[in-house]
Amino acid sequence: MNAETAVECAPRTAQAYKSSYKPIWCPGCGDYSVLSSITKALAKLGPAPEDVVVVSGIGCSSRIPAYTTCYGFHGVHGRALAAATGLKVARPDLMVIVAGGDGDGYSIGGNHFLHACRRNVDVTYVVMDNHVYGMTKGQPSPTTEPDWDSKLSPGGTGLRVFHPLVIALAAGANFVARAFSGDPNGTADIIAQAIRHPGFSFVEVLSPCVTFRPEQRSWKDQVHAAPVAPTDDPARAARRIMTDDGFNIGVLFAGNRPAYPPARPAPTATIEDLEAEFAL
Ligand SMILES: Cc1ncc(C[n+]2csc(CCOP(=O)(O)OP(=O)(O)O)c2C)c(N)n1
Ligand code: SF4
Repeated sequence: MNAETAVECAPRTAQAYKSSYKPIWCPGCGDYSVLSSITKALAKLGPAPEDVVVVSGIGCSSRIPAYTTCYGFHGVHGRALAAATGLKVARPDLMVIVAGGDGDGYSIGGNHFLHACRRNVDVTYVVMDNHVYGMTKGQPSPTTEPDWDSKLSPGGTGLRVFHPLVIALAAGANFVARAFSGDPNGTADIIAQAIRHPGFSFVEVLSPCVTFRPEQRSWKDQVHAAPVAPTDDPARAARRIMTDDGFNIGVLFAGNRPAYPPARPAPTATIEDLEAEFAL
């Protein structure tokens, strides 16, 4: 959240940010916990729900806006970051959170991901990564392991995985973290830090799809806290992330790039000055 984010903050409970709509995710889906973490993170920060906008694309994970009491924009597949970036530039007073999946964000939305990192507008992007397209019944996504054998990818795709955290660093994201849906309090804490950090903050949440990737239930035994404190050096963070096991949880990079757009002095010209300039 940068200095321009003038939202009025007051103590509120996580419940204040939960809408009355009941999520329709499969029982056991990691996204339930991520929703809870987002509302807990908001409760830590305390903005009025009407000062927060949750923007998404399409996918199971992209249903999140409807389950909050904040303003929401459930857009088209892969285009959430474009809408969110424009919104934040036009309304810097609002807190803007983007939520979606690995298919939405890294495949069809991959181009927007790169440029959102590069532009460094002050929004927080939460990706629920389950290494699969859940909503469309289990096609491989950019983060699917090359040897994942399924009816839709017999023998595996054989394709190298997309490495979202390193790509975010290379493209200029100002905050990069990895979280796990099975730890909702830890994830809430990371999301709150991401929202507070100025510029584009990227939180990759490992969130199992228990229906199409039931083996991801074992992630709870694989995750572990990152052994080192976050760095502000993107090259060092990238090196660490390239060589970790993919289950390192925590804030991995917190940078110092100024958010876009830079603060500008208030215009001094009056309406009369402008009229005089354009008089025919
Ligand atoms: C332009 C367009 N192409 C394809 C689709 C079909 N589609 C809907 S959701 C989805 C993938 C969602 O996967 P992901 O973002 O990983 O979310 P998940 O459902 O796993 O949470 C696709 C391909 C669409 N809705 N619009
Ligand atoms: S299909 Fe997968 S991602 Fe979608 S709701 Fe079910 S468990 Fe969650």
